Amino acid sequence: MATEQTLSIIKPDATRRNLTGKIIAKFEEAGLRVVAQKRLHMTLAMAQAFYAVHKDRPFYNDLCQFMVSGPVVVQVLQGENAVAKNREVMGATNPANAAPGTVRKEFAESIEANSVHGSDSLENARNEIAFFFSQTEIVG
Ligand code: IDP
Ligand code: MG
Repeated sequence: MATEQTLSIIKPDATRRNLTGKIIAKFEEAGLRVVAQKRLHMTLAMAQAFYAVHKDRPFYNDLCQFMVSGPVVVQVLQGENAVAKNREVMGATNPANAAPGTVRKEFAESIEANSVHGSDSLENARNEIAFFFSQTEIVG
């Protein structure tokens, strides 16, 4: 295993309910380290570009509207096997299928408002990190 970096987003349903600390604690308890972080309100254009991979899916427009419905916290998580580790801590996309103890099982409101985003591959992690952060903002 190698040290990796991955992109994590705490979504508007979680910032609205003041859950950022509880969610970050789960990542830290799993051995992941926050090496970059900022809170922002994404524009619709940003959300559409970030989720462009899903542009043909039926949920795309709703998803983009949801992502701009409130502030998000975007962060780079670093650690051994960070891409897969983050996905493990997040739990399944649909909270109904998420394992006990995962962020989505404990906090998600629905399959859409599911509290967190996490990169699904090392290559996507690199691209998604670059979408939000410059190298000087990432401090390991
Ligand atoms: P992931 O976030 O677990 O990687 P993706 O399939 O990449 O899941 O979907 C991106 C996001 O789109 C999900 O996190 C969720 O917010 C939303 N989404 C996925 N599937 C559905 C759906 O069937 N209905 C509504 N929203 C969905
Ligand atoms: Mg995904």
